[in-house]
Amino acid sequence: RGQKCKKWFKENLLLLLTILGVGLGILMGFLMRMANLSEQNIAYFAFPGELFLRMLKCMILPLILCSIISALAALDAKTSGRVGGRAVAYYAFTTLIAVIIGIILVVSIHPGQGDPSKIERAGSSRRVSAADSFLDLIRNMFPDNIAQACFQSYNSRIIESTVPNPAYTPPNITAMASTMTTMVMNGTAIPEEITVFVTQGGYSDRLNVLGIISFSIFFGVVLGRMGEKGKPLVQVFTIFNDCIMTLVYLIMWYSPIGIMFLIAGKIMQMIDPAKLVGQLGMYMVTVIAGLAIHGFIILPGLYLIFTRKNPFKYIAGIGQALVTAFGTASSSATLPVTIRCLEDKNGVDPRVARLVLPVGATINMDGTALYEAVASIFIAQVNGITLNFGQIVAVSVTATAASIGAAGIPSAGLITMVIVLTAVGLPIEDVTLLFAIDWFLDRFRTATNVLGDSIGAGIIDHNVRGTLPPLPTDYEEVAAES
Ligand code: DAS
Repeated sequence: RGQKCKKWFKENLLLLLTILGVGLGILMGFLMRMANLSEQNIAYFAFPGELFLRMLKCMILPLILCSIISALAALDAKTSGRVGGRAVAYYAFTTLIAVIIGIILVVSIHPGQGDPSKIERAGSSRRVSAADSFLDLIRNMFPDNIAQACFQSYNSRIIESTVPNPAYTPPNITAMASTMTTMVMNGTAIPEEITVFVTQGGYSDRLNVLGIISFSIFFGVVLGRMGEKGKPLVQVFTIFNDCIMTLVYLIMWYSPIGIMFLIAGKIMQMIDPAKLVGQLGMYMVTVIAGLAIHGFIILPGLYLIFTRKNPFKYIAGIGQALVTAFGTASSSATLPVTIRCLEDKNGVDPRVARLVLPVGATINMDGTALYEAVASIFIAQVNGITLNFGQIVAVSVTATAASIGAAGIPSAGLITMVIVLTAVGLPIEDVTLLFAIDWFLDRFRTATNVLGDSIGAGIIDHNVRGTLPPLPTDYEEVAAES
C-alpha cells in the first residue's frame, strides 16, 4: 500500500506542485494588491510568469511543424484522411453543442440588466518606459517564435517609447483594450483587422499558427508519399520532435513558478473584485456554468459513449495540461504539454496525438464558442435589446466561426467576439464592458478548449486503434523512453 502511494505521489508530483503554484499565486496576488504597485511594477513583478509563457510559445512553431509532418509522413494518406475527417466532424459537433448550451443558459438566466452605464469600462493605454528595454533584452533571450527570432533584431524600447506602437505593448489586457478601443472608436475595427490584430499583433503572437498547420499538412502528406526516398527526412522530423518534447518536459518543471507569477500578476491588475462581482456577477456565473456543463457532463459523456472507458481517469491524465491552460490562458502555449500528457499518461498513439492536437488547439475551441454566444447575448440584454430567433441563429453560427478564427492566445475569444456583434448589429464598443473580467473567464474557457481537444484525440485514437500501420521503430523508442 505504501509502495502504491509512493508511486502515485512520484507520478503526480509535478501536477501537485503546479496546483500549489496556482494556490500560492492567488494568495500572493491578493496580498500584493495591498502594496498597490503601479502597473509598471506589476509587470516587473510578474516577469517570471511572462518568461514561462515565452518558453512555451517558443516551442509552438517547431512542435507544430515536426509533430504534424512526422505524424502524416508515418501514416498513409488514406489513414490520415480518416483521422483528419473524424477530427473535423468531432470539432463541428462539440462546438455546436457548446454554443447551444451557452445560448440556453444566457437566455434563461438573463444576466444583463438593461443598463450599460452600470458596468465600468476597462481600458487605458500606457507608454512603454525606457526600463522596458532591459526586460526586452531578456525577452529576446527567450524568443517566443523561432522564425521571428531568426530575423528579429533586438527591438529597442527606447525608440518605441516615443511612439508607442500597439503591437509592442506587453500582453496586459489594458494595452490590448486601449488598442482595441482605438480601433473600435475610430471605426477601423473591421473583423479581419481584429483577427489580424489577434493573430499578428498583440505582444508576441505574430505567429500565424493556421498558416504553419496548413504548410505542415501539405508538406507531411507529400513527404509521406515519397516512400524510401523521403525516409531520412522523416527521421529528421521525428527526432527533432523528440528533442522538442524533451525540452517541453524540462519547461514543465518550471510551470509551478511560472503559473504562480502569471496568476499573481493578473490578480494584482484586476479592478476591485467587489465591484466586478456586483456588475458582472451573474454574467460570470452564466459563463462558468455553461463551461462546467460542457466540460464535466457533455465531453466526458461523449468519451464514455464512444470509447466505453472511464472518462475521468482519462481527464486525470491531462491534469497538467488543464492546469497549464488555466495558468497561461493560451491553448497554443499549452499545446506542447497537452501532447506530452496524452502520449505519456493516456497512451494515445503519437501519430494521432501529433496530428489531431495542433489542429484542435487552433480551430476547436468549445469554450470560446460558448463564451462568445453568451457574451454577445449578454451585451444585447445590457442594451435592452431582445434578439429574435434569426439573430440567435446568427449568433450561434458566427460564434462557431469566430472561435475557429480565434488564435489560441490570451483573450482571443474576447477580441474575435467583435465578429459576432457585427453580425447581429450590436454596439462593438461594448466589448470594453467585458475586458475587466476577461483575464479570469479566459482561463476557464481555455481549459475547456484544451479538454475538448484532448477528449477528441482520445475518441479518435480509440476509433482508429488497430487500423493504423504498426508504429515505426523510432516512435517505439520514444514511447518506451518517456
Ligand atoms: N485564450 C484562448 C485560448 O487560448 C481562448 C479564448 O480567448 O477564448 O484558447
